[in-house]
Amino acid sequence: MKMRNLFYSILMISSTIVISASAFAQQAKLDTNGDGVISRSEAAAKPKLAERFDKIDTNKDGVLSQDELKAAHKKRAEMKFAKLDTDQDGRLSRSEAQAAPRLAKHFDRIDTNHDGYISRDELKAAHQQHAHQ
Ligand SMILES: [Ca+2]
Ligand SMILES: [Ca+2]
Ligand SMILES: [Ca+2]
Repeated sequence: MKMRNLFYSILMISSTIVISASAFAQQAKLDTNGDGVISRSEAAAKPKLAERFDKIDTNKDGVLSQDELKAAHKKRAEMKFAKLDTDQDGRLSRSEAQAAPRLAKHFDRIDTNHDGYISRDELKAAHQQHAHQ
């Protein structure tokens, strides 16, 4: 029974890493005709993206450029951070991070200066590290 639990936690951790690392690869996969932008029909393959298409397409040219996607990603990360930062001091304490299981789990690794708080920069660095793995 114990081994089984261990197996599942390893599985959970590795899939978490894979999901973050494949965010960029997924983007490339969506671009089926390889023109470097995501059209509305290409975005249809990913319902969540299709849903937000108009919001992401800030210059309203009907396609999503890498920059638009990156900006949307950043905005989402910002919003997530703001939501978690319940006392709005601009950093996430260990108890604030509890609301995000993944964050709570990797708290010590993300908190690179070990001051007991995750700053925006620390979180950004953690995201970038994942993307390049
Ligand atoms: Ca656009
Ligand atoms: Ca806070
Ligand atoms: Ca810190």
